[in-house]
Amino acid sequence: MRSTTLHQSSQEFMNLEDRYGAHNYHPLPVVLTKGEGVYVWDVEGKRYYDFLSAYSALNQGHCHPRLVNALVEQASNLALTSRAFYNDQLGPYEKYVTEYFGFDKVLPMNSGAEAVETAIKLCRKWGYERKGIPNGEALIVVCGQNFHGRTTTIISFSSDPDAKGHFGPYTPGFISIPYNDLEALRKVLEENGNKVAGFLVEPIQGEAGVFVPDNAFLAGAAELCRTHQVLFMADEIQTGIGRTGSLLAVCGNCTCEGHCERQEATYIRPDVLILGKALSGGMYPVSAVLADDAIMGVIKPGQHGSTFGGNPIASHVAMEALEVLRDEKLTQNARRLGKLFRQRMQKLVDHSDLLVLVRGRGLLNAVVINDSPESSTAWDICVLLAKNGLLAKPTHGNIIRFAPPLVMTEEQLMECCDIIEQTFREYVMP
Ligand code: IF1
Repeated sequence: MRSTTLHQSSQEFMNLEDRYGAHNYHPLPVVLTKGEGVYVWDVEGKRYYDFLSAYSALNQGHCHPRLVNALVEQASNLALTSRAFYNDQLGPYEKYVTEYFGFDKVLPMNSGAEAVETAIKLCRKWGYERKGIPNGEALIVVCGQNFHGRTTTIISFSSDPDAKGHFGPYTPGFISIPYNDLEALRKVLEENGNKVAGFLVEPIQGEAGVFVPDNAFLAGAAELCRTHQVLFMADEIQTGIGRTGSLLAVCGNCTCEGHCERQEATYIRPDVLILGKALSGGMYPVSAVLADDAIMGVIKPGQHGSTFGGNPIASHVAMEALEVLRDEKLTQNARRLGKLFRQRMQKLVDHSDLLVLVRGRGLLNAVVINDSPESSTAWDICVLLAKNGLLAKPTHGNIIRFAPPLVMTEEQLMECCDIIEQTFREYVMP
């Protein structure tokens, strides 16, 4: 019989995970039981500000009432049909999401990694059938320090020994260049251009420590891709859906009202757009690949799919999640609060030997600490932050990522900055 969860302590829940779960994670020692907006509560009733947002899946905040409603409503009506039959949610969602992001077609999947896999398959097929690459020889250019997911093919082009080690043999067909290195991309395309089908890139690298590339990098890369007839594939799983203060991070400084009209010179239109995480507001695993007909048209019935991809719940929830983003002007809020956050952190950096710099866009930010990437400093500070009521996660031994839900208010953000400031001070002078 399952024991009641009512009076169990955090320690007991951690022991259960330790005893019965695979040890593929090393979580902060906090056991959460409830979430609402920018807040989460642990099983002892302590409240925290969530500054991870489930790696940017919770842009719309925890348990957004409209998303809860959408989920419950659809779950009690029709949850799953498989794609063997049509359903009355998928079509309206496909119309909605393609118009929202400005592409002809969408291919719905569930997890982020699946969407990246889908983009890779789509790109290779396009390479053979449209670009004329000899079968089996297609190449995809990727960037060092990337994070695109955990499948065997995706980790085949990872540069992280933990993500990759002893999981081989690896999928061939990928060439890695340093991130933010336009000349390296130019060289690879000049040397192998006729065999390169695509360039897969994160507009801002999350796992690398919220690394924002130079302004010219993405635009230059898109231009090079055009010249060499190579698909520019943007992995916006973490950066998309308003997180960086624009609908997509490739929108750069576009000032559209959250729904890009694509009139800004800074907008780079990817050939293939990959979305996940906040596409459902964290309510349900929903991911998607968007492209125009000339590309998506290479996939024919029976060649790709998923039991759950495009299911009625996913479709219904994703529509509502995108609607919430627009109705609540979350993109604009992320842009405004992001500036305030970096200003506050910059002041700390200026007056502290502990901190090196703050960087980021919108509400995807990181603070770099004056210590080695192998140190435990960022972890130790995150433990202190948790004690002080704020949950954040290190990306390396010396980098802390700060990414709260986009529904945060200015007042809440200022309180959070106070907590962070206080915690850094406490760490230096315990
Ligand atoms: C974990 C990082 C974030 C992603 C991009 C695809 C995926 C992700 C740009 C795959 C997923 C997550 C997954 C999470 C850790 C995390 C992460 F630190 F590892 F890099 F967010 F920053 N493309 N990112 O960021 O999506 O299959 O997970 O749905 O626990 O592995 P997924």
